[in-house]
Amino acid sequence: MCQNNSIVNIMSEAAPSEGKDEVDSIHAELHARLEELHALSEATYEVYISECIKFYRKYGFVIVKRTLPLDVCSRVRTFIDEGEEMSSSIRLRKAGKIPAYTGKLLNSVGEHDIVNIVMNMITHSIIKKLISSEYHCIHAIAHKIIPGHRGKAPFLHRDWPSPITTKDGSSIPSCVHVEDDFISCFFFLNSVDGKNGGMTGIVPESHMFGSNDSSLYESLPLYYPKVEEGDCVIFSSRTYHKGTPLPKTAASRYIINTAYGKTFPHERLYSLLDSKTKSSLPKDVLNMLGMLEERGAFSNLRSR
Ligand SMILES: O=C(O)CCC(=O)C(=O)O
Repeated sequence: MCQNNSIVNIMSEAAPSEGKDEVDSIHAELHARLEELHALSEATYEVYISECIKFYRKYGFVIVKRTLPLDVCSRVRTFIDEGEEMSSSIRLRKAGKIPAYTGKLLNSVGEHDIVNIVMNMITHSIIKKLISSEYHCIHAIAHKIIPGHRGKAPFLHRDWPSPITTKDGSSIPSCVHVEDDFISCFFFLNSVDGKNGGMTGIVPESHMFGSNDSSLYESLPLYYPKVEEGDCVIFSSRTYHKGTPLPKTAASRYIINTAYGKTFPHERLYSLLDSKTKSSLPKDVLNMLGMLEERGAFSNLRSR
């Protein structure tokens, strides 16, 4: 039978104070579910992966433990500190403005680390089950937020609208399968202590929310999980989330954000890598980066 009892419906039906208690308990349950899930990472790999997928389908995101080795995290942090800035950051600096975050191209991360990130074994075990056909990496950027900065995208948003909506914005029943346009990965390159550490705020179950108008959901509380160096948050392009300003007392926050989709007409790593790096990459990686064959109706588009 079709059920439709998500957090957004509970919030709209309850009085404000009751609603808050409900939400607190849903977040507490979510935290407990994540702890149970992560305990499984010590057990059989297949079991862990399939539980991660179930978690993602229910909540619209999942935190996957230890996807990147610590030495990769450390090298990529150094690369972010030293690497070539994105033109948008340079433009803002030239205009006398401080960029909200510093974006870095993956140009000089190095072949070994690019493979580890873009075709990460653990995240792909999950993504290939969620996107059933062939897909490629449509977006990859490294970024750093420094203490006192407002952070990237500090407003509630979906990365891409849901193709299915409901008349009143209530949740799409869970029996309806809505396909993800793309799936994003945030690889955390240092540990982040929830909201105080500048963690992204996530609205659980919001991938099934029935409206693409974020103002309907602004009063819903955000979930700010703690993550450890090397963990990855995988989330749907329909999941509502929000960047968090970094308190002055926090450490800088470093992430690599990749996204995977089928034929999405958007960024490719094509121009983000120099020809030397490209020529050194194995064929399956070039294929994943959309560099071997032209795919999809918009494959002639290149963003940069
Ligand atoms: O950096 C973050 O925590 C959030 C970034 C974000 O929401 C985005 O890039 O869409």
